[in-house]
Amino acid sequence: MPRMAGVLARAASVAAALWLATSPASATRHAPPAEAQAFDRFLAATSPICEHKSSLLCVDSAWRFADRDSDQGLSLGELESVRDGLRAWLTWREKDIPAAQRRMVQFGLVLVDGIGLPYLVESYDANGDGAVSRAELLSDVRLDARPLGQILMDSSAVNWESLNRRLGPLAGSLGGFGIKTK
Ligand SMILES: [Ca+2]
Ligand SMILES: [Ca+2]
Repeated sequence: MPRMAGVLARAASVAAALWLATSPASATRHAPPAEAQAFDRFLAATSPICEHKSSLLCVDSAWRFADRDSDQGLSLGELESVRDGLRAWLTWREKDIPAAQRRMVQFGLVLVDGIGLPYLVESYDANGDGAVSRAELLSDVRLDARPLGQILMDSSAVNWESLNRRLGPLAGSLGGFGIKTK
């Protein structure tokens, strides 16, 4: 029973907030690694969509970035690349990001590492083909024309019961970020 949708959707929402809060003028302190630059371009393109437009468009945009080989499935390697890109980007942009948002991203990374990407892929991969399809990814979130942030705050659109089961004790800490998990 897949559950990664909520985690990824929340990450996209955080990314949107980060992008809006980050001054482009302050971004060129050091030459960043290529993966950090790629992640920065991804945020520039996707965050405004996720912030203001339909959640369906937001997920489309994020999916295009994550599905590197365009086979319509997210493999463990592809998800590890996304995570590594986020980590490199965070290191590069550390001083540009407000502390509260930096902590939230760091928390997200800790959460993902604590649960383990292999475990997440396995648990979402309902048909056992080794990759997470879009349908598998979104099985616990009902997307509509509202922006993703609104959907995540709508307890009727997210199956938090399943998500809490998935995340275990770590789920409780989501409440500290104002995310309703019940
Ligand atoms: Ca793929
Ligand atoms: Ca699958």
